[in-house]
Amino acid sequence: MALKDMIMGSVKQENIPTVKLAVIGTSTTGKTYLLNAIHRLINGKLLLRDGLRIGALNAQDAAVKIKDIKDNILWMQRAPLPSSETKYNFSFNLFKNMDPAIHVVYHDNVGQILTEVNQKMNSLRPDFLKSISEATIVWFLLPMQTDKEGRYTGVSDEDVLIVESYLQEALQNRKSPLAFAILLTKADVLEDLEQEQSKQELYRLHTELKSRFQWFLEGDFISAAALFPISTLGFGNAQLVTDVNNTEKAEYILRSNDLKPYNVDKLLLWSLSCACYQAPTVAANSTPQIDEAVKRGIKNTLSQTDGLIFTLKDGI
Ligand SMILES: Nc1nc2c(ncn2[C@@H]2O[C@H](COP(=O)(O)OP(=O)(O)O)[C@@H](O)[C@H]2O)c(=O)[nH]1
Ligand SMILES: [Mg+2]
Repeated sequence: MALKDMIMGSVKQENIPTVKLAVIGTSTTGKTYLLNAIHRLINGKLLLRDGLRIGALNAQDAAVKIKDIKDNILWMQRAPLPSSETKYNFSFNLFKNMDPAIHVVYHDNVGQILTEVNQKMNSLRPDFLKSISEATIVWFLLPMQTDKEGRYTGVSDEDVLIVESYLQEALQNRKSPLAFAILLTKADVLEDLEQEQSKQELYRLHTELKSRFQWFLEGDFISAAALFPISTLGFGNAQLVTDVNNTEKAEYILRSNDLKPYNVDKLLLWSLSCACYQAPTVAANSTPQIDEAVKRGIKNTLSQTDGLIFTLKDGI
């Protein structure tokens, strides 16, 4: 690509292979915290190999994302983030040397859409279902819950039930391949993933969710699926706050002055790696193929990144 074109800003995003990443999760599952961790990765914290770089679309976009993280970190140190009725979509690029190689569009969801029936949520629902039905990758956020003393209590059956029904509806006529990840968010509440008890619990959840989602995973349109324990705040970096807004609920704030995300880099690389094999079939017919060297670079980086992946369906 000519340098002139880049300077003039004439490189249109639609001329780059596009990956659509959609999240699905009820309220307080960790969506907003997670997108802050992703902003951080986009802004220099994720180092890739083979001339690849993940970054904001341009300098102005980078400045906006940096400001957002700063504001949110200040907030997270004081109190849990308020839940929002506005979804926060954003994009970033994967560059190979000077050229954008993959354009990633992140589709947020408003948690209340999944659980509340009122005029506002009903009006937002079609757009949400569309984002899931057109996605290249879907992330289902399932939090590791705690009681008000901070003791781990398991995951929510209701959340699984609700999300199953949305997937069923959104993906009914799906033909093209889709990658699917279940994110066990707030995994830091287990304190230490190396402990025998934590390992047993993760294996148990893996087995249970694999059989629970069997109907879905066996569909030809699911190209690859995996389960990721993740944490946005990071291990030892979450402080319990009880009786939030005079409720019985406990929530977590940030203990230090920065997020220490666990496994979010691995999740993102795995997702990009899956997308490499399916983006052209999902996007418009004119979408160019992803370069072989880019695919190799992502795979190389993924294989050298620490973190836990539990396979639900073999794909890449
Ligand atoms: N321990 C822990 N708590 C988290 C983490 N991420 C989010 N939380 C807690 O979950 C609450 C909801 O997270 P948020 O991202 O606002 O959820 P959203 O409603 O899905 O956007 C936060 O206020 C925190 O208390 C995490 O990585 N670890
Ligand atoms: Mg939120």
